[in-house]
Amino acid sequence: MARLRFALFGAGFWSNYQLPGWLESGQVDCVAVCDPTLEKAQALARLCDDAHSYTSADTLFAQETLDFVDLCTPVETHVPLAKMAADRGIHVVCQKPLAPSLDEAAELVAYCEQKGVMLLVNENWRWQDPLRRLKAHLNTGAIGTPFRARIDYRNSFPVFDNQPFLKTLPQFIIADMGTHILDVARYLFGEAASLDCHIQTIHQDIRGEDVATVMLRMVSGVTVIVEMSYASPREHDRFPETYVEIEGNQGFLELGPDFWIRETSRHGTQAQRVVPQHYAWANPQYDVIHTSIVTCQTHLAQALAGLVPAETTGRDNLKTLQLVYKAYESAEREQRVFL
Ligand code: 89Y
Repeated sequence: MARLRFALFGAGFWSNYQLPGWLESGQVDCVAVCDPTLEKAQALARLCDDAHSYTSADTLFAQETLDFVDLCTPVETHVPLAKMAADRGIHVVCQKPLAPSLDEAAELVAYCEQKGVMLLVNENWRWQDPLRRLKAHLNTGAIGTPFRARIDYRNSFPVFDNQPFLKTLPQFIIADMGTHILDVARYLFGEAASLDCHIQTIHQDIRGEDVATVMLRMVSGVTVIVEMSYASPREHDRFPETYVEIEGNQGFLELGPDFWIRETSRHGTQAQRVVPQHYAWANPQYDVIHTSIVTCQTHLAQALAGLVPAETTGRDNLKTLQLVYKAYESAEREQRVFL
C-alpha cells in the first residue's frame, strides 16, 4: 500500500495518543501539525521525522501536499477545517462529534460528497478488542435471538483533570461519550426505531449533564438500555471499560469487568478474557481506548487507500449523531422520540 501523507490539526491531550496511533499503523506519514500554540504543534511534530509546524491552517494548506487531514480539534472547528480540506480535494478524518448539530453534520457530509473527498469519523470505541470479540460471539447465534441488552458505561473517573474543557460543554456526556456508546449500540444491534432519554447533572461544578439513561427500541425489536455516568463510584469502577449484557432466547452473553466475556447457552457457561495490548506511548489509564486507536486508524488508513470500505464514514456517523441529538431532544421534551 502506498504511504499516505497527512496533517494533524490540534495538539491537545488526545493528539498525544492519536498521532502515535497513526505512526503505529505503519501506513501513513504525518508531514505537518497545526495548533494555535506553536510549541504544542512543534512538540508533536518532533515525533515525526520531518514534519512541519504551523499555527495557521491557511499557511499549512498553501505549503503542504496532503492526502488527508486528521482533525483532532474542538468541535466548532470541524466544519470549517473539513471544508478547507475538501475544497482542495483532500480527504478528511474527523474526531467525534462531527459537528455541533445534526444539520451541520449532514451539510458537511453532503459537501464532502459533492467535492468527491472521503469524510471518515475517527470513531474508535467499536474497535475495542473485547467489543469486537463480543460481537463475534453474538454472531455465532449461540444465545439465540437477542431481545434485550444493557450497555453500561458508569464510573467515577475524574475525566475533567485531563480534559478540563469537558466541564464547560453545555452538552457533555451524550455528546462526548454517547457518540461512542450509542455507536456501539448500533454496531451490535443495528438501527433504532425510537428512544427515550433522561439526563442528570450530579457534579456541581460542570455545565452539562454527567449522567444519561437512554432506552432504545431497535428496528429488530431488541430493547437496549444505555447507561452513562461519570458520577458513579462503584465496586468495579473501571474507566474506560464498557460492560454489556445481552439476553437471548437461548442464552446470555456478557462483557464484564476486567474484559471477561461470559457466554451462557445450553452448553453451560464459557468464560474468556480479552486483554487489550499495551503500547509504550499509551496512557495505562486509557489502555483499552488507546489500543483501539491503532486498530481503528489502521482500518481508516486502508479505507483512505481504497483497500476496504470504511465502517465509520461521515454518512454512517449521521445515524449515530441522530441518536445523540435526538437523545437531548427526548430529555428536553420528556418524551419518546421516533427516528
Ligand atoms: O473524550 C472522551 C473520549 O472520547 O473517550 C473518553 C474521554 O476521553 C472522556 O470522556
